[in-house]
Amino acid sequence: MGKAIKLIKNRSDIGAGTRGSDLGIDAIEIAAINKNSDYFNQFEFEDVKTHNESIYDKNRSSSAKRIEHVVEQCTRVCNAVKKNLEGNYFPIVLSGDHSSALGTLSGIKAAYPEQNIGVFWIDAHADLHSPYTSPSGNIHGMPLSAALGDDNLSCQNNEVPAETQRHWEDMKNIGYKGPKVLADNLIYFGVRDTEEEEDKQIEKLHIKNYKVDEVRFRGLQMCVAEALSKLTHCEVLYISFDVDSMDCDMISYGTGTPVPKGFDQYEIIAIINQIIQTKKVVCIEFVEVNPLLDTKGNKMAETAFEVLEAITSELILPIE
Ligand SMILES: [Mn+2]
Repeated sequence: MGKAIKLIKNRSDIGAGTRGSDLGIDAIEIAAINKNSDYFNQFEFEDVKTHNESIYDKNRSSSAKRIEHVVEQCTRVCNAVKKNLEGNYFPIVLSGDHSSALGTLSGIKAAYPEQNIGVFWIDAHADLHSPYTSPSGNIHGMPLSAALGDDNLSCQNNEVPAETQRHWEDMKNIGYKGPKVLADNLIYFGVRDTEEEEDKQIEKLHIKNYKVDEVRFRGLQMCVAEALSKLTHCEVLYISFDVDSMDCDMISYGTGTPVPKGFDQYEIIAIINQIIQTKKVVCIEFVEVNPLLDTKGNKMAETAFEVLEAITSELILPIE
């Protein structure tokens, strides 16, 4: 038996443009209950305090909406993740919108300041915007630029007010001063809906993106093995699973920014489990289930739970 699992429930959606991903955690829990699973009774859990009422405050920067509250929320997630890693737990973070991943990565870096952190970002989106480039101002499209500490100023479109700039600097320094991950140690799976500013960053930073077609054509196992071989120098791995990496037509539209032509849940499980087998993964996060947008009942949450159960079985396999 490996480390004990701790479920960290972060019901926050203030980094998203559409409301409802804060309900995703409870939707996953209801999917488990309706399946007669006692999954959520098997593990210790912790609720992260939230500030979703900040959504009512409209008089804020449009280049990074509610940034002061997103900083606050990411700091809470960072503290919870750090504390549990230091307490020898394996945190499975269940979050609302994907801005939370900056908090999680900050907590991992705070717990492992001397280590190289490898990141597997399984997502339809690159999440590489900054307040200087974002067309929407929604911070769930920005966690990786904050984690990399790269604002992409050569693609600047927005004038960013000084106050927002200060909050953005705070955001890049949560838990640990400076970048949490190097671009060389970041690998995408399934990214297929990007903006030009992000494409330029991906090219400039040479971030490898295993597209859905490539994974199917070359073979999933081979692609994951190749990805892992690029990160052999990383002592610590983190997996960020955005459910929009899955095909919205095949699976569900129950997520803030659904995109067609994605993975199915079996491919996601196979990717994650092969990474877990390295025994270097210290934390996994699930994000962006939005039951309010689901046109198939609770299908997205049910599918996320299917993935959650399968990867948890791999995590709790006895270590020989
Ligand atoms: Mn995302």
